Amino acid sequence: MSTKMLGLILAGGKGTRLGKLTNNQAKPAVPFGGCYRIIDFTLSNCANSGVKNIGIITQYQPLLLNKHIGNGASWGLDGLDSSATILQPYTDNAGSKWFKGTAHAIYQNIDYIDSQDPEYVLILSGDHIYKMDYEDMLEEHIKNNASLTVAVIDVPWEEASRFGIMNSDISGRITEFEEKPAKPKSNHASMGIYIFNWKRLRDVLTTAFTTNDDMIDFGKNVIPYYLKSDERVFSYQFSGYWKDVGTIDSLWAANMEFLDGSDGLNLHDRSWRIYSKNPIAPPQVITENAQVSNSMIVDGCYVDGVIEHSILSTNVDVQRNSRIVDSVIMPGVKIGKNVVTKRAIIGENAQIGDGAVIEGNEDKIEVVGNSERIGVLPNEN
Ligand code: ADQ
Ligand code: ADP
Repeated sequence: MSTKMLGLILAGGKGTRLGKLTNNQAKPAVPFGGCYRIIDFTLSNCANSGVKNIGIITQYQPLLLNKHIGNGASWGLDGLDSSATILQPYTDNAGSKWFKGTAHAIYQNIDYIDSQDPEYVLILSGDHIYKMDYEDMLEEHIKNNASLTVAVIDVPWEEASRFGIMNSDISGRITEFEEKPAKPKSNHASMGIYIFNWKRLRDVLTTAFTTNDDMIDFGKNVIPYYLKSDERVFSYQFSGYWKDVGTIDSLWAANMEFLDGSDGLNLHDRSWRIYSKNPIAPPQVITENAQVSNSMIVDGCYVDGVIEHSILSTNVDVQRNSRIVDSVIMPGVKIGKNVVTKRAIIGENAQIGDGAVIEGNEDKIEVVGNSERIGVLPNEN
């Protein structure tokens, strides 16, 4: 069925709220859970749902992301009936083509989308941690004879204002939608996952952009326009684990939930596997001085210190007498002796010199940026 549906992953956001963790890479390429990158979840959901034709729309700092995705082979997307195509901003005779927002980014790729001739387009975000069957969403979309279906999840009320918030009638038809309202009227949040009938969306975007209309973003412009135009807009209720890891706190919390084996994020479920392109790293080494509890430690790590309730990603070194507590240590980080990290995220390839203390608290997760160097490193003594 899904050969009619083209997957389009929006992976171009700068991710300013992740600060020093996205200074040299796009948010979807940020490491997660020891041996994954955030976009692995969306790519694996596509592969598991049978959505085998995927365009990945990049923009901000795409190098690492491109390298990670490659030809899509890690997700089984390199076969005769599948493809993963990286779509980058380009210029033509008409001048600059920098994407201004999510809908504009789709508009800029009309030629590619047309070349795939889809009946439906599935628009996804590259920065969510979840497992979801898009095929099921498409079935509802077709059953409802919808023009647009928006995936919806109930979020805690106190978080509702950072999402698109909607109300639906009893049949699931959306009657009201507000993008990030200051005073949310419900806690039914858009997951930023949409199925559109391509012909109609193509018409709407082409008309808008040729008349200079404002149709830049799905949440701010396209959904309100569809509702105003009386299009059939339906919600698709999702109830599993889902997290938008766009902030430091949510990224840290999602890693901890993954570590604690949260319901719905069980990665040992063989029926819905999360795939990734993993670097080949040597076996981990745990020395006689090491103490490890409630933690995940992956390939290439060297542990000579104390690790409590933490995630050590690929190729992390922790030297003697250092204590890593409630922390997420990203790939390639080198930690010297007598270091303490607590409630912290240490960015990729950072180096922490002997004796440094990196400690967050109940209200704030401490962050060390990618490739940042703290204190005096052993080879500089
Ligand atoms: P946000 O996540 O805030 O809200 P946005 O910043 O537009 O929306 O990003 C959506 C996705 O598109 C992200 O993955 C981002 O990286 C990517 N992106 C942003 N600009 C892009 C561009 N120019 N080119 C390519 N990719 C780009 C949205 C919806 C809300 C909904 C939340 C759920 O607007 O209604 O509640 O997602 O997380
Ligand atoms: P956050 O919401 O954390 O700031 P997002 O990834 O959601 O991060 O994107 C933030 C904004 O940055 C979006 O509105 C997006 O359009 C914009 N943006 C995306 N790519 C770039 C870029 N290359 N340069 C500047 N801004 C960008």
